[in-house]
Amino acid sequence: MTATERSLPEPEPWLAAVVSSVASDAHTWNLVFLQLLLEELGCRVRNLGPCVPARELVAECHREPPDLVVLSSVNGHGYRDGLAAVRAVRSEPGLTTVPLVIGGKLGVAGRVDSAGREALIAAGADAVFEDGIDAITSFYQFVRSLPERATT
Ligand code: B12
Repeated sequence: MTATERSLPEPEPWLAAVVSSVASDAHTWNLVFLQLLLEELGCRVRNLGPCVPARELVAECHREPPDLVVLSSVNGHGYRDGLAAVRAVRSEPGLTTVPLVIGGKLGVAGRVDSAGREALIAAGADAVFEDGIDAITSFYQFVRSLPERATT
């Protein structure tokens, strides 16, 4: 073993993540950003792209069950569409416990109010990461806290 090999950090946890927009949202660079961030953390990412209807998100989660679902929206309608997406995922047998988060600019004025965030959590989101000074750090810590997948 060389000195370089000895100094390498421990491998990051390996998770299968789905990154998805919501039904109305056409923005894409937010999704690319999240994909790159998750890949840097050692995740394998399926990026479903923009304008994903809730039923399509559910179908993709059944097709290849993920360890983490990351919803992103920035067009201002993410709260409404996100709520529908979270409810659709959580109403599916087999998807009731998969870690699921949502973030971005979820309201028409950027952020939603606390009632909106609470509604997303009540619908089954594990966390809401709206734009702010610590959103990315908090998201990073959330992902790092997830257990490594049992099988590849
Ligand atoms: C480019 C752009 C477009 C392009 C998108 C092209 C494309 N292929 O993506 C086009 C022209 C299509 C577009 C359309 C619209 N847009 Co636009 N757009 C932008 C713009 C200028 C840049 C977005 C971008 O690419 N940013 C780069 C990425 C990397 O960053 P980001 O999107 O900000 O995402 C960051 C965070 O939000 C966060 N994040 C996002 N999701 C998540 C999820 C999690 C879990 C976490 C942790 C973090 C996170 O991480 C990212 C990196 O920090 C922004 C304004 C701006 N300067 O940001 C407006 C903006 C997003 N658009 C806006 C609006 C209103 C629209 C339209 C409704 C306009 C209209 N009337 O038609 C439409 C909506 C179309 C639709 N159906 O969705 C508003 C949204 C307002 C709000 N939410 O408060 C913005 C903010 C402009 C503004 N200031 O008003 N847009």
